[in-house]
Amino acid sequence: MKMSFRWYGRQDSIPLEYIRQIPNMKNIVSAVYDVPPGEAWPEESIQELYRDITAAGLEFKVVESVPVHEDIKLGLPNRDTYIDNYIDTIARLSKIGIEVICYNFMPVFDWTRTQLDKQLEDGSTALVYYKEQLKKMDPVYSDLSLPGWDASYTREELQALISKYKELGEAGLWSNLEYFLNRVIPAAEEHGIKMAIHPDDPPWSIFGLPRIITNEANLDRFLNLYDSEANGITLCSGSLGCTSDNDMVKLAAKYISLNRVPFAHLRNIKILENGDFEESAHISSYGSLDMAAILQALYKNGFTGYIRPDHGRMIWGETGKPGYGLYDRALGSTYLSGIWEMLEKSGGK
Ligand SMILES: [Mn+2]
Repeated sequence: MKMSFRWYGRQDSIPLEYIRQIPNMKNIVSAVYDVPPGEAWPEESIQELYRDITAAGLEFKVVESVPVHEDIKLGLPNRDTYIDNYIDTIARLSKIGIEVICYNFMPVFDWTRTQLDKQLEDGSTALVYYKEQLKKMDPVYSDLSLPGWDASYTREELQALISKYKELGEAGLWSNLEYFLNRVIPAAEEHGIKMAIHPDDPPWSIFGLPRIITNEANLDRFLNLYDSEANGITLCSGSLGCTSDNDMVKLAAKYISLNRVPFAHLRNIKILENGDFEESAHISSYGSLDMAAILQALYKNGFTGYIRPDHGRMIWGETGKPGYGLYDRALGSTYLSGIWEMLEKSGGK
């Protein structure tokens, strides 16, 4: 297991020097952020990111994410140009020793929460998903926009995009994903990179949009689309774990033993009685997931990949990018490292 920390580049309010001071922290997960989706990342930007990270005494082996252009997901005629660019980015990332690329195949919206600063009982704030709040945010019927949305679309553009996806449906999205994998995975293999798809977050349809990377049956289907260790999964406990229908311990054991998990996001989530959820502190008793059992499944099945603490709460008065503060993620990572030390010393018991 190699511990890592997500960093948003020079515009991140957290200096790399601080991240390096977290015990057991050796790796940075990052990306080039100033290139529009669909374009190849310039060699110079990749080199600059690499130099910043390594100069701080940290390693750069995992990229999160290389975004997939909507035209690829929609299967539009110009998708091949965007896929060519994607493959160029893969080749360039391999030159600086990148081993894993995390990406997702979610239509229009990436992760979805309804509030980013919900105050928890202890005074900390966290990201939450409340269905009642979501109802008021449907972009088809209202101008309200969800936190974290791509504000570059006008309301009309957004509505047009959403209706295209509704027409495409799940079957169409699966077939466009397969097309993408058939072109990208051979390139990843050639360059020694493992592609790791991130599950849909949350793992169900929102606003009638198709979502397909959601549960065990669909993860099986995904892995069978292209049978290669370069076609893997980012095992995100906080995304798949948003519903108790997904048994995270079982899923971890299964896909790690198949050698299809090069990267894992580990965080806890508190599922409420009505199916809403709140992001919680990493420790098992604060949420619905048994983090020790998940790590045990990683250990027992020979996990050698990268993990990172995922979203943290905002604590100790910290302000910054919701979910991506320094303090709670640092606490999360040391908690995860502590469990791992015990697993190593006890032989996984
Ligand atoms: Mn995640």
